[in-house]
Amino acid sequence: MPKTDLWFTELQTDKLTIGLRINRTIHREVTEFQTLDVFETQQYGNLLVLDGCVMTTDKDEFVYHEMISHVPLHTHPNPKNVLVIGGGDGGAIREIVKHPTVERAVLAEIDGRVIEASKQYFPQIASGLADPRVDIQVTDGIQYVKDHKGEFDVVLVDSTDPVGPAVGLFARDFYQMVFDCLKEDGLFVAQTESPWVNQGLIRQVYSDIASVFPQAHLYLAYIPTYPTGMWSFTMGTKQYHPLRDRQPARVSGTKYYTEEIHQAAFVLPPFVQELTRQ
Ligand code: SPD
Repeated sequence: MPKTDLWFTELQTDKLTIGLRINRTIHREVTEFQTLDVFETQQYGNLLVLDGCVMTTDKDEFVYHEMISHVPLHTHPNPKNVLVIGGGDGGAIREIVKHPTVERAVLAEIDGRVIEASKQYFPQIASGLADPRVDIQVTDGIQYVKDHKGEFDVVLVDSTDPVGPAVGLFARDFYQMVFDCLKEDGLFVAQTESPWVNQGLIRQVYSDIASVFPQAHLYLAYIPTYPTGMWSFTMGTKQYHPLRDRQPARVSGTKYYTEEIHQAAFVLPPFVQELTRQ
C-alpha cells in the first residue's frame, strides 16, 4: 500500500511540534469536555488525542502506564485500595490490577467518552477495565477525592495536560484533598509534564506537593510521543520512601519497569534536580 502524506501535528509549545504520519482519522468527536480524536499512525499504531494533545499510542503507552503505576505500588508495602483520577484509557488500571495485593481499583474519569473510545480503539490498553476489582466512576475526580476521606493506600493522578478539564488537578488545594483521601501511610503520584518545556509548572507542583506531604520525590521516564521525550512524575508520600522502602517486584512481564529502573528513575540530571530546590 502506498504511504500517505497525511500528518497529525501536535503544537507542543509555540516553538515546538511533533509530527506523526497517519494513514487515516479513525474517530473524531466533541465530548461534553473536550475534543477526542483517534488516528492510525504509521510509526506508533493508534493514537489518542484530547484537545489536540497526544495522550497515548499503541506502541509507547507501556512506558507511561508502567511507570505511573508500578513505582508507587512498589513503594507501598501492601497496596489494597487504589484510586486513579483521569486515566480513562485504562492503561494505569491494567498495570494496577497486575498487583496481587490490590483488592479495589477505582477509576474516577470525568469524561465517559474517553473510556468508551478506548475500549473500542485501544482494547489492549483498556483490557484491565474488565477486572472484577475495578470500580469505574464517571465523575469529577476533585469531587470524588473530597467525598472519600482516609480511604486509599495509593492515588494516581493520570491527568491530561494542564489545560481544559485538568487545570484543577495541578493545584495545591487539590493535593491537600488527595492527602486527606489517603490512609495515614498512603502515597500518591501525579504526571507532571516535561522538564524541558514545563519548568515553571514542575517547580510549582513540586513545591506545592512538598508543602502538603512530609516527602516529595520527582522521577523520570522516556516517552517518545510526549514533548521532548523526557517526562516527569511527582510523588507525595506520608511515610514510605520510594528507594528505602522499595518492595521486590511483584509483577512480571513488564516492558519498561524493573527494580533497577525504579531506582534509576529517581537519579536526576542537575538541571532537573534544580527544579526541586525550595
Ligand atoms: N502530553 C502528554 C500528557 C499526557 C498525560 N496523560 C496521558 C494519559 C494516558 N493514560
